[in-house]
Amino acid sequence: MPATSNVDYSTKIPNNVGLSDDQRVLRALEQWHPGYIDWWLSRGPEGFQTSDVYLRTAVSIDPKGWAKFDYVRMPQYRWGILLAPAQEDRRVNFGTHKGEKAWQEVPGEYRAMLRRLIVVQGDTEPASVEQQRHLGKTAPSLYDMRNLFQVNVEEGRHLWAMVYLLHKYFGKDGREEAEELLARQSGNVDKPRMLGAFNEATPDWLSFFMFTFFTDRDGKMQLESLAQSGFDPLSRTCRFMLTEEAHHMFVGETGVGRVIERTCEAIKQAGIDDPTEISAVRKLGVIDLPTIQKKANLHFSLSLDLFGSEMSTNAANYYSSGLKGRFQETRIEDDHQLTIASYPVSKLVNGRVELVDEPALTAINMRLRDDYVADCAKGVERWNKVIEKAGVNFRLKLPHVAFHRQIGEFGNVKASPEGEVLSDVAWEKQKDQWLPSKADGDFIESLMHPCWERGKFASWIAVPKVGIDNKPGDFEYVKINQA
Ligand code: BYC
Repeated sequence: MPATSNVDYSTKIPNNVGLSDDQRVLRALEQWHPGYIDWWLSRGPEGFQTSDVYLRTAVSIDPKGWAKFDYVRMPQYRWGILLAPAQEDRRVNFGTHKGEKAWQEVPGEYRAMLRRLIVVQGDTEPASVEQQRHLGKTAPSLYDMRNLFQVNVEEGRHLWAMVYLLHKYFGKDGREEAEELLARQSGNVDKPRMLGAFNEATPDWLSFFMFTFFTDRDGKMQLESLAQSGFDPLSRTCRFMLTEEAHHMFVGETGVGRVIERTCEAIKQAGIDDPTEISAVRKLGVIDLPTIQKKANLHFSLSLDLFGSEMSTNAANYYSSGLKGRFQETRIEDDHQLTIASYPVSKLVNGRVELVDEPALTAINMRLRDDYVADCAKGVERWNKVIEKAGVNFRLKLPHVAFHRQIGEFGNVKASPEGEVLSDVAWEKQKDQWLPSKADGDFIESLMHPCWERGKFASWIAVPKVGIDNKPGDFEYVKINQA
């Protein structure tokens, strides 16, 4: 069915994929719907399900006016299936099929690989909602609470996006996979989510902001790569998801930025010269910069693991088959087949980290990770500008890629944030300087009191520069009804 730019609201599931003419898929999705709502109510945001939240809902795929803002009760959010416009005569842009017409149906020989990619992507979406479910209760403002719920409903929509592909293109096993996406649970010992970072706790709001900065940014990179796919429905789905993803990273970047801004302001007001005087800074009711650095170290390293191994035959096969490309594939100037190219890969050589040339095809994950690191580094520099502007003498930095890793080349070694390989004893002795300790967590938790008065913000976070949808500072983003 051709996707139109207007969304059909006449079916239970809003869509621009012609669902009303596709009874088989419509019925399958309608059958999946009650399980999804059960999941949302039992594992989505805790409380607030009867509150009116000022949310944006996608109503079109026109880049100029795709969303509308209004008060919505979350369980009534219209989770829809939206594909970006079809590009005329789109081709497979890389791999052995380069130049062939893009596929509108699943190529039989790649069915298993494609299903796996869609399932992994789909699994992350509900996982993040589960990880963040308790945060509403300690929201530092109505503005932040609304942003949390916006991120949550859109991750829910991204789950719908993947479930649509499973139902539409993968028959019975697609339906089974869609059920499993609701059965696995973040952090569950018996049925965990598929990727490591999605089983970690998001204990406080600083973690939430770090997660949306670092882990949603992995989401952006992975979606960008899948948007290159020769399987056109996947490409178009991911292109539209990226429109929403931008706001999630905004929430992360400005969230951490506002925490930093407030800390620096308090340090200056109190006349503290040394920002590493942690106990003096904490007495001001703000989060000290060294602890912010530790949180960044943690979330960056967990997110690096989401890129898989540096050298991966899976990734090479995805690429050669035309299923998953590189970041901005079509803008890269090379043969897009990588038959002879090489790529420098960070490796452990005699106990030291060195760059070693490896075949570019098997180094696809490494390349994407490098693009990700560069993107993160720019964001960290924007945070440093906030510190600099306040006149505080401190700089945040990304740790080395070997630091605190579970997956790939550095999964079995201990390394410092500078990339120096350490003995287990040396690691144990120093790790609390680099990663949030129990005491750091307790301190942050002690600040996590709800602040739900209109226009008010918790002591540890600055007021945002502008409101959502240009609303004034005292706008009631969430009309709380705890009934
Ligand atoms: N945890 O060849 P390798 C997002 C497994 S985030 C556990 O190195 P590959 C979002 C791997 O499955 C983006 N297991 O890896 C953000 C493989 O197992 P099998 C999500 C891991 O396959 C915030 C074995 O290790 N999207 O959207 O090249 C909020 C060898 O792996 C991990 C995607 O990830 C891990 N971290 O690459 C909400 C895109 N890493 O096959 C949402 C789809 C690897 O031997 N996924 N393994 O049993 C992919 O492209 C790839 O599957 C991966 C892994 C990049 C994840």
